[in-house]
Amino acid sequence: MPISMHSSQILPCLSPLLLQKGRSPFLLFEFPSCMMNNLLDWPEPIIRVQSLSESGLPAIPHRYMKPLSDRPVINWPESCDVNIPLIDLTGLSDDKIGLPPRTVDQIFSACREWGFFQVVNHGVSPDLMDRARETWRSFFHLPMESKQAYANSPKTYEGYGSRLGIEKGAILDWSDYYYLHYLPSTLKDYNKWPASPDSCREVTDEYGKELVKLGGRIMKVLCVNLGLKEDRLQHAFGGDNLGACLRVNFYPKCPQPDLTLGLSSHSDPGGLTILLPDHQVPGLQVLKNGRWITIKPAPHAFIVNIGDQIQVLSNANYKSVEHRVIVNSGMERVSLAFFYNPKNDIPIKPVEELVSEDKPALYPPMTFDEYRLFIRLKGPKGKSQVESLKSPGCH
Ligand SMILES: O=C(O)CCC(=O)C(=O)O
Repeated sequence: MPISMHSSQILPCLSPLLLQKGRSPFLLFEFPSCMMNNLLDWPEPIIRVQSLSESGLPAIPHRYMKPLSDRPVINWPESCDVNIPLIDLTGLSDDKIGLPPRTVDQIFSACREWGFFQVVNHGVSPDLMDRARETWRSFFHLPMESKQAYANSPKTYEGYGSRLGIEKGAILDWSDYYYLHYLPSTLKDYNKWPASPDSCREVTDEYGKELVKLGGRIMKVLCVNLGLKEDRLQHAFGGDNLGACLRVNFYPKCPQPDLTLGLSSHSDPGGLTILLPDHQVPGLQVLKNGRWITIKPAPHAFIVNIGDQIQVLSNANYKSVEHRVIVNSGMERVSLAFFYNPKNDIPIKPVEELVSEDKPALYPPMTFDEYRLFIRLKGPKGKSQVESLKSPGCH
């Protein structure tokens, strides 16, 4: 869930919006100015979920208890063969889509039917994947003072955090996280990346470089499957100026996992998400036909999902899908969500090639900075944002 913006960008980008009636009615309606003024700090003191977990408390505080309708069913007997599609990317390179037509078709169906798929033989070294995850796991096991040095605020969300959204009294998720910018290079600031563990900056840099390349390769397949030029979506994202950020999620052990969630249901506001899950601990669930399916990660696979910006650009040919994370009492879980996003200040709207009289544009133009304010302010709320933007009468 990419949530990022420099403080200097937030208010200037909002104030014209508040004046431009009709441009972004959604924002005008949702965010009263008192809420915008609160972006400078969290509404309540921050409690680290890891500290709560390590204190050995037998029951979770009330703040983390979800309403009955949102609580997960733990150990629900699921049929083992239900999983998101597993796709072998052997042949896909930076220069060409060397995939068999069957694989290209599989990706098309996965994007349309699931919004999610796993990829293997993706070109990122398994050793780098393991190093990235274990380095970040070590970060979360540092003494609290070392982590607190990077405590974040809702101004930019960069750093060590424990909540999304700034609504006072909101019910919170059972997780901590670390959030950083990788691209554009103007937003990349090593001082905001942890100096410890020693290898953290170096590994994260190498990992980011590989994931940007992988994201670019997958985007090409998404384009040809829509009948677009290979670089069409990339171009709409801002070409070489696109954005990329990393959110490392840490889900501590939880004494009452049936009452809470590690991350509430949401669709990703950005473009494409490439997730490195915890190889030992399942937790990610995807909503499919009204049922929550727990993803079983394949060894050294990445989980790829469509974000709201691709739903908008593709005029809903591809759909972002709600997902959430469940926790458990026996094991912590670490995941790395890499967000491949449009440049923050260019209007994103359905690409012309996919708009016609029969298929009018379903969404108004909106920059990614405008768009992601919703989740920055209100926290994860299913698919309510992208759905609310849809033109009336369109389904
Ligand atoms: O931890 C996971 O498996 C999913 C994380 C996620 O959905 C996110 O960071 O947006």
